[in-house]
Amino acid sequence: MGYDFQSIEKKWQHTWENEGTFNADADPSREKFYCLEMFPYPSGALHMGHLRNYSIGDMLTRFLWKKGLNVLHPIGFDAFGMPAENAAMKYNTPAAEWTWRNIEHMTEQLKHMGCSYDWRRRVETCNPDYYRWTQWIFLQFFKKGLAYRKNAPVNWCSSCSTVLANEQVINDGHCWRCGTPVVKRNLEQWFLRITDYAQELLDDLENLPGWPERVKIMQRNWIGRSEGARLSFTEKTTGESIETFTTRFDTIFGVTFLALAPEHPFVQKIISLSPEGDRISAFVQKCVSQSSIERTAVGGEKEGIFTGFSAVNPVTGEEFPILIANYILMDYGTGAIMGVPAHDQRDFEFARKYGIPVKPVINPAEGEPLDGDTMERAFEDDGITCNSGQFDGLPTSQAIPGMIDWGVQKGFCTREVNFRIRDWLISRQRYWGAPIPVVYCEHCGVVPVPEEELPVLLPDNVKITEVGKSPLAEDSEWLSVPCPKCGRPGRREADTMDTFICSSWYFFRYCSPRNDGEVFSKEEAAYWMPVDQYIGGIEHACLHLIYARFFTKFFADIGLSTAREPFTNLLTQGMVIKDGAKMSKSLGNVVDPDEIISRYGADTARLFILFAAPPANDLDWSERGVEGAHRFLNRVWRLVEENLQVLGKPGPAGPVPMKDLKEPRLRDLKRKIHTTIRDVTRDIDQEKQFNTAVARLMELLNALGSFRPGSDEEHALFLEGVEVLLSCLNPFCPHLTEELWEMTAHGEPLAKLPWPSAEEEALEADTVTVVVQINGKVREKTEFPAGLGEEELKRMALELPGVAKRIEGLEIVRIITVPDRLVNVVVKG
Ligand code: ANZ
Ligand code: ZN
Repeated sequence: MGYDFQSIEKKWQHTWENEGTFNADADPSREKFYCLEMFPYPSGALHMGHLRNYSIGDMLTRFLWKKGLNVLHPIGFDAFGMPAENAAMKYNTPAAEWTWRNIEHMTEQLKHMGCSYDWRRRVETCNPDYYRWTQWIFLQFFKKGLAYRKNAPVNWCSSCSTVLANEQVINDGHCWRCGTPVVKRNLEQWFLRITDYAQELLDDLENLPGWPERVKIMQRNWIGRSEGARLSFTEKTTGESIETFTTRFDTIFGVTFLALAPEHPFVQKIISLSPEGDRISAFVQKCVSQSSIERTAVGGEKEGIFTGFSAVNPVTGEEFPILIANYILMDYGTGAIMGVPAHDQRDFEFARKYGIPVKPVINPAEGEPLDGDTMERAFEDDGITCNSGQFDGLPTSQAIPGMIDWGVQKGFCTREVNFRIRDWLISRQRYWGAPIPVVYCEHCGVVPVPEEELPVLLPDNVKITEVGKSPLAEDSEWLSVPCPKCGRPGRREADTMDTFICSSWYFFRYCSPRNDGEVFSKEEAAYWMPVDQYIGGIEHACLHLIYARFFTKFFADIGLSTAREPFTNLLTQGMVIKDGAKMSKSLGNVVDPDEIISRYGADTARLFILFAAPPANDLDWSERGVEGAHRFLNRVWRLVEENLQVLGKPGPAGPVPMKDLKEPRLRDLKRKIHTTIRDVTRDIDQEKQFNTAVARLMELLNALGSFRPGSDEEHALFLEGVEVLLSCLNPFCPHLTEELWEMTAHGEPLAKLPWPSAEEEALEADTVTVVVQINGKVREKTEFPAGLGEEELKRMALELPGVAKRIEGLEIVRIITVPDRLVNVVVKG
């Protein structure tokens, strides 16, 4: 029979809720800390990944309150999205109803975990009070020209019946949500001009020392900055100029063909002019239906077709053929390249296949020069320039900048920077999202809904369909609306916004969640932002974490906030693993948090999670580990309960200082108590190694468990130890520790009592005076740490200068030691 965690946990959860223990208000006189976990999607129930995320954040929050900070710790729900529509179709319940039911259920679950949220600040992105401001933000982007419509080839997921942003196409061309292979479709869509911020998004990664290197590398690659040159080639018969982008202008003398993307505008002209137009057109059709992964993978099949047209190299005057090639993409650079097969592997594979000459212009610094006829793959490394006129002999590091300088001067090329990141496609052909607040009018075109008319409410009774256009497009009553500008009949935009928009700014809304006059209050945001510690999954490295940075920069630019980065420190938690695989519904290896909490209590669940692994590592779920955590808490309970006689009465005048403790046994315990404080504090605060912090508390429990207090002095010491144990364990297991704190006649609850601090004096090891003799004569008297072993004692004695000098060159016959007292070195000669 263990302690009655059920009633204890309920009791304290009520107390925290009724007293608003963790409500935080802006207070410029106090130092703030904004601790945030990524808010959940209300899928129905919390899973273990949530439990881990929230245990980490909650433990930090409680620790920081105790450290005296004013801590903002809010929670909400990322409540728009597809699953609600699927549920609506499956169970025939409105998406809103399903979502709100889940929100309320998951709120209860979070409360059962004992999370220290400021519940007054809960936001739900599907709430009109919230999405009204999501729409308002869209209008600000629109006003600044950063939200625009464009017809473009876009990513289409046939299973979700909607388009996707590039960031949402993951794992070699699959939908981030459902894993279906993504195809391209030409559609008119809304975009946000995130590319305007590409350089800043890249540069400011330098200002984020509190982010994992791994995430920064992923973002750098995603943004993908390339420095190079743009140069144009003239087509011979039409005189048309074809622009190319290259990062290797130093290979200009090695160009042997020009390749166009199948979608390149000049291709249409080729088709119309060429006698082989039909054949070329068929080839183009074939390429367009391939995915970009198929088209560009190194080693993938390079396919092309000669066009019969040719171009001239402006630098060398050489003439070479123009081809169309499947591996050239229209949405990067200019959609055309100068082909240098000797130094680009894809060009090489292509050239060999189509019998195009390979002309080396860089040789390896050592070894044989290259031979274009016999080489077996492209030479892509740095080397020494050759076959390039006056540039021969230059190492690549000098050839690249030198030749671009020259090319720019001679007018052959211009400098150009390209980014891989594309504008963010934000319109979705779905119902359960924030409607895009614009109206189409035959006379006025695209007209933004006036701000004072927001929110554009989602209608209730919409039949959810999967026909490839927004279900809202079917609701003719909702769609028709007078044009806000001219009053003639207009039509609403039926697409809704990508839900990643809703989550790009929620951390601002938390600062003043009930403000109904503004998107958020500037003053409140100025106090709370940026988030000091953000905690969530690595899967958002190139999605949410880029979008949120983009929004934050935009807010700063339109004067809403001064923060240019949203998250100062980022902790990406590891996965929860069971039986060697990620815990997931599809693998059938999930453990239900509710079940664990009802069997062992929230404190046990939290403790196990924080003890089983450092937060950034994967955590192996183990029932035995959970039981172990539970046993530990029962031992803490018994330690207090069995000693209530001692602990329950008002203690003596406070802890006994180290200097007054004489007995080594007592001094040892005192030292254990204070080194525990020191080490646990460091583990939590600096190292974020919560597991070792727990291990130290387990050791302290052992030390206290084997201690039998008798005298007043011992009672005081024991009480001190128990207080430290409960205080330090409190952020991990808040319910149990509060209960025991109360039982031991402490008036004020533990939650906000100061975190204990270690007494310097109690940290140092005890010392003893050791006498060192040589042949029986006292030569040194010094302080050594108490309790040294014989060998250590001998070694340290022999190293003392007064001893080392005297025995130099003499033979040591033997060394006699008396622990903690004496060393006598017997020497001969
Ligand atoms: C000549 C050359 C010679 C190239 C050489 C590379 C090596 P990053 O670094 O990713 O920016 N390229 C340009 N536009 C392209 C497109 N739309 N589709 C496919 N490939 C394209 O890559 C820039 C390089 O990728 C460019 O430099 C170009 O090939 C190719 F020894 O030009 B390079
Ligand atoms: Zn109009």
